Amino acid sequence: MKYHDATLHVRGESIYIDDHTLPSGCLHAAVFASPVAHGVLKNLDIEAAAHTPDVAGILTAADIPGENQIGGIIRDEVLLAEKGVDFAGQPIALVVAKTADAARRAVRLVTAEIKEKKPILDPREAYAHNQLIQPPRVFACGDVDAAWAQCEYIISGRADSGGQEHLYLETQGAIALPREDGGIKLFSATQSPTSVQKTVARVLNLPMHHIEVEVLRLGGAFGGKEDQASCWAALAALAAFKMKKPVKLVLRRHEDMRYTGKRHPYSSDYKIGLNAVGKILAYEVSFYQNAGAAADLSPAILDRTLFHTSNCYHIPNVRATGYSCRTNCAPNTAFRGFGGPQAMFVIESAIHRAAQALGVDASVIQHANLLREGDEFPYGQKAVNPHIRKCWQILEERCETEKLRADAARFNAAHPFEKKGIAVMPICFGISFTNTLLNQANALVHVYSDGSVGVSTGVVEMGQGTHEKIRGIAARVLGISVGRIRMESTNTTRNANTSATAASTGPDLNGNATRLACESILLRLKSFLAVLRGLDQPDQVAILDEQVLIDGKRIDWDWPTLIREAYCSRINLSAHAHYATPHIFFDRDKNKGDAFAYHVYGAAMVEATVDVVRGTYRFDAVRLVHDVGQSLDPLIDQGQVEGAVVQGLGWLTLEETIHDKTGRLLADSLTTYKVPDIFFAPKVIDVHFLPDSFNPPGPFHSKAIGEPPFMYGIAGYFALINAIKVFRPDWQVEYTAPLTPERVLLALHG
Ligand code: LUZ
Ligand code: MOS
Repeated sequence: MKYHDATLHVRGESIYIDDHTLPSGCLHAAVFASPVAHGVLKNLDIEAAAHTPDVAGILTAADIPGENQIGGIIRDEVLLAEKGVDFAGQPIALVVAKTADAARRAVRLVTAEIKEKKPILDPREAYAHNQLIQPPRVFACGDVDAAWAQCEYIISGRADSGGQEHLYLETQGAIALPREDGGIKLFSATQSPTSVQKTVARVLNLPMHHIEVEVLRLGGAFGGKEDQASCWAALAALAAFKMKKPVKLVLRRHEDMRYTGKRHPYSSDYKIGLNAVGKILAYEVSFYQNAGAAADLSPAILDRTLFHTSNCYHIPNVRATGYSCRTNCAPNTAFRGFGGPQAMFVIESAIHRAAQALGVDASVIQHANLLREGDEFPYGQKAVNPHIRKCWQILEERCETEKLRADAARFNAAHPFEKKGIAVMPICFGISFTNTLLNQANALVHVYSDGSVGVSTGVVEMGQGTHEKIRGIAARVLGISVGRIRMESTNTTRNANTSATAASTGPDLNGNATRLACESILLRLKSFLAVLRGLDQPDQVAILDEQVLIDGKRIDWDWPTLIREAYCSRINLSAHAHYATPHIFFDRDKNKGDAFAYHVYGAAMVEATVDVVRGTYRFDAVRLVHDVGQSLDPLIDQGQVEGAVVQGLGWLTLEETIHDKTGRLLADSLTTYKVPDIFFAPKVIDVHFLPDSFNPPGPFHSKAIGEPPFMYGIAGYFALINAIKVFRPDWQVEYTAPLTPERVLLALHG
């Protein structure tokens, strides 16, 4: 392992929010949260709690100097409840004390009188009650209504996918320090320092320059800290502002699981039409998204669902309608894939059902409909270099598909108590924030006079290795060793107006900004030497492996010499650069445009075995061919793929976010919420990167890696379904996820 933080991580030396050395007098906060999912707040009694030893104060909505509002896209989310509560776990008051234990002891003495109202937990029920976050959104192409007449097969059905707990290792948290000028400095576990800055400024009624947000690293996030870190930062900041003392607020695991939103559960209806040879002619789908009690990022997530309606297939007639439904669950939020996986689960369910009608394996229909060069997505963008057919073909060769299927059939005939299933999942994922304006980043690069380099960008390192990739980019542009480059913390005073580290765009946006900044320093260095040596062109100078070359020949200067000389000649050794993804646009009224810089493609084959007596199962192998362009760091990319595959498998199999009828989350700990562990992970995860793939928009022809491989997990679900059908061919498949062992058992014997 060469991952640069690895040594610190394994020694326990990496600093997370909870590891900071606290300034003296630092106070600790804990949240009093709503015990019920829906109700009118009649009375809040904080008296007993306020008089407990070591309690410094209790804050409610009335203490907020600015707006009691943390909604990002839509202003519909209060920081602290005022008149009513809309989900179990909604913050009502903040207790601040000398220790975290004292704060939590006092929280237990706070009482709220709440007149309970019936909660809505199901998105279809919310839709029936007209509880929509926004008007319905429709993406369409061709003429669906006219196309049905040409279809040989028309199949309709329903598909349901569940929520998913982020389970980042580091829970949500922040430390807020009052500044001498009345401002606040925050250490926050956020993917989006600028969002935290904006939200805190709004809540405290301060200009943004009074709020400084610093992020060293996160212990994971997966989307859970794109928007939802702001709440805890704002609470800590509010307390620090009011009490003029440092305040730390770090959630415990149970609290984090109950208070924060998850991946959006979706319930969807589809109708799919095919001709006699399995070409999909028409597809109509309605997505009911369980947004939870506030918008959070739900509208953006619903948009990405609509963008990925047809996965990597070319379908000439599509109508997709998305409903963002307000329920009394904690506001659901970004999670790796951002609504894309939910859409792909539905089209794959439709294809799987259609395959049964046609009497073929689903892979026949999948393959017959894969995108070709120039095919249009329903949103009007044309597929450019869609490597999906190439990935599929290489996958078939690597897997020896025929033999694999024959082996499975032989196994199934020989084993009465175990059945194997195989499924393929081709993927396509658009790279760019679907909200075009977010596709910008900036970098600040300093070359110090000893030749060492510091790089600051808006990117947040959360274990995904983006800092390592950006170091590599800076080193390649400058022609020096990676060891000279240090990635600085992410800080709003060094990089302003940044987008979240999200949408898999971290290295694309921030890496390109870093490249531009390094290029401008490099040009100054070359020009300096060109003048000094009387050369015609700065481009006669090059730096390679830390050595200075003129016209391709080494001179007796190395990098430190060059920098020392340049500094002595008063050359500017720092640069700031801004990068905005070129050529992208999207018309949000027509829902048409070239929304993405490019797409990532790949295909996976999963082999699973079901124990038909117990309903338990294992994943024997996941083999995949994935398009990363020219990888910036194959080790990091392989790690991202492996983690994504296991996380994707977990989403559709083990992980179940269960609420009781009153809307309380029952699966609120690691004893009741099961995540994949190393024993559950497939015995074989064979990752093969597509060779000879080039990608001009990515730094050094790389492609984004974070989210796309998550969708390979969908093949695991269908491999299990296929295995169950071997045992019970007459089973009427219900496309409901997660397919827990309990559901498998019912499918086998119910
Ligand atoms: N976040 C966001 C995302 O704000 N917009 C997006 O399009 C997106 N896509 C994936 C993950 N996070
Ligand atoms: Mo995200 S789902 O924060 O890229």
